[in-house]
Amino acid sequence: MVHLFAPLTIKSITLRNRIGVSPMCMYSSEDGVANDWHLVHLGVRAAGGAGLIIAEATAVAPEGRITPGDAGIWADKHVEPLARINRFVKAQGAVPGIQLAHAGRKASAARPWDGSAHLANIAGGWDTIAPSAIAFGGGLDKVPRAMTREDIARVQRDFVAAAQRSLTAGYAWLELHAAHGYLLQEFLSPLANQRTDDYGGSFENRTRFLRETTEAVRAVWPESLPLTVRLSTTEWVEGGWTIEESVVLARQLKVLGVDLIDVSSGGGVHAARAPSTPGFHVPLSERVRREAGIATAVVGLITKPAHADQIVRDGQADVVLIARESLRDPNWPLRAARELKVDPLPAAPVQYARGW
Ligand code: 536
Repeated sequence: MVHLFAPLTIKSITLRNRIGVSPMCMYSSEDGVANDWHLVHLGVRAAGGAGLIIAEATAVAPEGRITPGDAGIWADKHVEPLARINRFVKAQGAVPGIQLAHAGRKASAARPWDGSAHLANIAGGWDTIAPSAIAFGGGLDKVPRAMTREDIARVQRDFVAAAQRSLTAGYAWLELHAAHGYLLQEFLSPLANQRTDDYGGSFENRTRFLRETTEAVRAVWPESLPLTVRLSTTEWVEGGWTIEESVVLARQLKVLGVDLIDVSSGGGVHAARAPSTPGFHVPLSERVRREAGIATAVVGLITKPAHADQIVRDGQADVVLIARESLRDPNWPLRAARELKVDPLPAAPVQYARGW
């Protein structure tokens, strides 16, 4: 039976187990460049036994950063510092992944420890773009400029160039960030997207930007490597994007060569509230997986090894992503193996073996 510590092969890539470290923004880059913090943060978690390490939301253009501290991959100078991290991650037996992102109308914000509100341009912020000129709300009240067709084409080229650089940097797993109220998700949402051209209105039009971007990225990202998409599978509000739409979109993305849907939710509507109970995305993941016939990863308040194992055994997801619990314990996968009495126990790094 398939379980948490059964390897998973997608295309030419095999994860040693079904535990992934979810992308987590560190807000610690300068001009998008990765540094020793990122090496240690990701490296320690690769040594901790995860099968997959997905680097944080990495901006395809400078104006696509959530904060001035976000990671970036819009220039060639970003590649080597990321490649150094990926060499280390691979040497620990983990697969390095990257999440390509554009923050849309949520860009130009202060780092969380500086309050997360939008930054005025004179305070280090910048002009934002989005499908429509509607502010997110709350502290994110900058009104974005509605994208022209030229903007749309340019951002799509940015995603493609970022995917090419990701390959050069040694990533073996690529995720498009189409969740949490950032640019790709804003196009999906009938609330954020009020366009009257080919990119707004009907389901077909709202999904066009993501489908075109996916196709363009798939054309440069090797067929042999996994391409995944993170979706907010519901916006948790009446009149917003729904799980039913997510299922239909997942089927279409599968045809375009997407290998896995990373199931999340929310982030698109300021006032929306998610249930936020352990594993609250699991039923959403199960629906996408069963109804769209595509592999899924699931994230969200999964902290217990037995819970993670059951999710995989029950066929509710193919990969379990941990984020905050991985901050609490970078060695969570090794601890989980022991708790679940996995036989044979996966080895801790040789350097730790006598103490483990
Ligand atoms: C969690 N977060 C996701 C972020 C950054 C801030 C926190 C991201 O994707 N870059 C989140 C989950 C669900 C909805 C909103 C935010």
